[in-house]
Amino acid sequence: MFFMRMSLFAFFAALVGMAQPVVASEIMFGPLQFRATVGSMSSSAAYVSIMNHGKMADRLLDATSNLARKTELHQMEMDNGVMKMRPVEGGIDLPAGKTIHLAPGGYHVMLIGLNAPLTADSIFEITLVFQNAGEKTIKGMAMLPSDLKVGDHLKSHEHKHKHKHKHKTN
Ligand SMILES: [Cu+2]
Repeated sequence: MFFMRMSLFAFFAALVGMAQPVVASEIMFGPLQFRATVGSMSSSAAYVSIMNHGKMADRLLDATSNLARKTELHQMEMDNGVMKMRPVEGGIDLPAGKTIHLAPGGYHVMLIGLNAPLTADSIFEITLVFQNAGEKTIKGMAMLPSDLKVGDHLKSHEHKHKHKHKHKTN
């Protein structure tokens, strides 16, 4: 009887133990980067790449932080030849196996009304809210605009894809 109970307990413990890491690893993040503030800038932005390694589609619904009066998901868009940004409505699709990039010139986490400057080389955190994965709090460094690496990363990505296509054509 004692052994039965032990093995049942072990069985459920194993189930819980197995289920937890799978859920936790479905969403993965590239390096989080904040645009460091210069002078008396009152707003800034944060950038990160988000990978969905799960088998289920997810959706980035919202972003929160205690860094600013308002934290919003924003997107940049061309509107009659003028670059404009506006809050994302309904979240950002994150299909299974896909990566979305929050990067300069596109989606970003907007920090409006900063409580304190985002000094370069300092670490700050934000929380991203996903439909299925729930809330994920991530940390990252504030970097001067010239040091932000997201754009470079994207460029090298594009280059890789072009390269692959070249080899496939025959
Ligand atoms: Cu914005």
